[in-house]
Amino acid sequence: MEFLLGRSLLKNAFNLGLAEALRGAAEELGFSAADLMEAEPDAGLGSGGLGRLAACYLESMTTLEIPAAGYSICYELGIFRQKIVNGQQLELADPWLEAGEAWLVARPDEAVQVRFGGTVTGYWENGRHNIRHEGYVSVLAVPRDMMVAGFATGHTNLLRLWEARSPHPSDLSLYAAGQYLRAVEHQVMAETISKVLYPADSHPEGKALRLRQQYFLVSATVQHIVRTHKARYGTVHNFQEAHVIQINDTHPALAIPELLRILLDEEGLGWDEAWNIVTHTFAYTNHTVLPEALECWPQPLMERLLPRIWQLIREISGRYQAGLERCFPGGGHKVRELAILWGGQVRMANLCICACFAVNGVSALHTDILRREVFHAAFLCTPEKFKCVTNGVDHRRWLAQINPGLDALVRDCTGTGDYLLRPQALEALERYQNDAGVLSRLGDIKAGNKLALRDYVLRETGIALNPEAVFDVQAKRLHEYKRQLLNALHITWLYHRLHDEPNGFSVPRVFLFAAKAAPGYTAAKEIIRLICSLAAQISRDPLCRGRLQVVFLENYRVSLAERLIPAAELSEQISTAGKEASGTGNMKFMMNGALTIGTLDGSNVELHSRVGGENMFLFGLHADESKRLRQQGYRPRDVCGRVPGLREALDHISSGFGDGVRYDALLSRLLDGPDADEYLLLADFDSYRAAHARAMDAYPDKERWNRMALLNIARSGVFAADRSVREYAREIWGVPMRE
Ligand code: 26V
Repeated sequence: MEFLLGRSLLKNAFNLGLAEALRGAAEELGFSAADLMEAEPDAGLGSGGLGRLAACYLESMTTLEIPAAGYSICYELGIFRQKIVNGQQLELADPWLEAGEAWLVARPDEAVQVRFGGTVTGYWENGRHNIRHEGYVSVLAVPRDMMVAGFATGHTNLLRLWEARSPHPSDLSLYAAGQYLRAVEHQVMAETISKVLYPADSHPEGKALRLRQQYFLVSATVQHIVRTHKARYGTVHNFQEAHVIQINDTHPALAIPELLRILLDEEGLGWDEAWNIVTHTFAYTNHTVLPEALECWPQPLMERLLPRIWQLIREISGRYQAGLERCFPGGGHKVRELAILWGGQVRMANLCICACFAVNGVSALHTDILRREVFHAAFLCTPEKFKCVTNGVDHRRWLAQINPGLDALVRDCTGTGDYLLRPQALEALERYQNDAGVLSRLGDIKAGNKLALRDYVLRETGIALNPEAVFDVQAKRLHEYKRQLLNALHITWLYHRLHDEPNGFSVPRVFLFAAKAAPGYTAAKEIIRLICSLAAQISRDPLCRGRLQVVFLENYRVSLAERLIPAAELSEQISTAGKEASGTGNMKFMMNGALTIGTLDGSNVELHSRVGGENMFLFGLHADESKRLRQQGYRPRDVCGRVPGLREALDHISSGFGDGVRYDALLSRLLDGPDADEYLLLADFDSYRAAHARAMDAYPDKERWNRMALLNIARSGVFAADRSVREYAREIWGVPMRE
């Protein structure tokens, strides 16, 4: 459902080996190349890490010459544009297509029809069971294709974005009055489907429009894949030998019953053969363990909107149930846990587990939690299905493109640009860990990137960042489990300390935040407001000048990440252990020489095992400790009494920051009720503070700091998307690739 592409101009030029030529040509024509690139809008067709990962993988699959295609919706409006007004988030529409459609080629000749609603009846004819679907509403899915260029290869892949249209847009005037209005209604309904990306990244809302979007995407896609397959092979009997459909979280899970529907109703296969094809075609990647993010759809909605799909899900569910009872004789609760239909809901993750030949987590810890907890019963039944593919990022974009200074250093140290196709070649940098010249050059590159960010922020906001300070960055979706509030609480404590002993503040610090909150997520929006209030109070306080600065940068998006990450020195990866499936920002910061301050969560665990405790600032409870603490009855108020300075910082937050806005509600979430401090901010506060103190002790020794940065870069190759995609290709897809 999402591909968070960002900009394509430099990406394409870079991959085609034309970046320098493009720059030269622009300048020759009297344009600044930088302005030219800045004119391109981000394609924000995703809400966060899940969508960005899909974009990185598509690039990598193309570079590795894997024949693949991405499918999504051509949302007219991407993820909302965030404006901060009086410290509060406002959401504005993002009509990215106005300029973004330059990359798209419409293919009306490949349009397909998708059917919604109506009634379904079965009947027998010539000894065959047939389906009659009547009274449905058709929506036309029109492809708008984007070519994807790989790096240093002639291979290209396609990203196909489906646009929804009414099948009869032009002859409205021909309708009689009653039909005229119905026809217009229908047209509006059809075109609404591809109007806007849902901006949440947890809490599915169970809205009919979202279900329409999901079915629209998968029906158009599966019809198209089957059609091209038949054109090529003349049969569907070998379908599963030619295709794997990798579903990105459960959002496209309806592709499972949709393929089954096509094979049964349109191709006339029997159940056993159709089911065999389906169960050898699909693989499922899970991206979250938050229970509230596991998708469920109300059965009546499914039945009304997708009557045939509903019948098939019921049939799948019944047969699965029978199989489970054989697997767990008398094992009532396990069978219940795995049921596809339960409590009036369709549980999409269970549908995926039942029908997919592979289920994977996105980091080692996450996969472990899937096996042991979230999908434990399924793991007992079919352990061989469960795989781990740790996420990775497109290092060509996230290192070479956005950090040309560092790219040049890597080339000089490793002798070639080999690392672009063999990310493990970054390891050769380790040889320079005691080379004072290389270390100081690395420091200069970072200093230059900080100045570039300073210029940008000054231009955009009028705020002058102190380039002498450590740049400490937390940039990611706003969610309580990601604990931006822990960061703000610590800054509040620092602010108090600064007042207590102004001369005890040896290293000046700039804290940068960037984050969008889901429009309906009240607590997340409150946290943004709090950070903005805190930033304003600190900027008014003369004592803080040159010592402490906090800035909230509005409208976090791919192109802003591309400016922030090369300038960061500390990367905040501070989620409650056990909650972040992987995280991919951590990898991007590491590749650009930022040191991580983080918990043992998601892929931080693997990051830590690569760089060691001496090259990052680890803190906090481990996943199992967090779980145990909650089970034993966690009492955040007790922590307050124990940890010096914490109570004052909390009080300051509740009474606000001199602009008259109080944050009692946020404080109450930390202290009151049975779910007080669900994400264990207070439990981890002291350890977080200590990790910051260690970081600040390390910072003044430039050579040591740069060595740590160098080792982080050198060991980041494993977090390249190429490594992840090779694992998918070998372990799941069984497809050959470029060596
Ligand atoms: C859920 C929903 C539900 C409501 C409608 C819109 C929507 C959009 C996305 C999601 C998915 C949430 C899951 C997610 O984004 N997971 C993130 O995936 C990253 C890539 O694997 C991973 O690095 C992050 O840790 C994980 O939070």
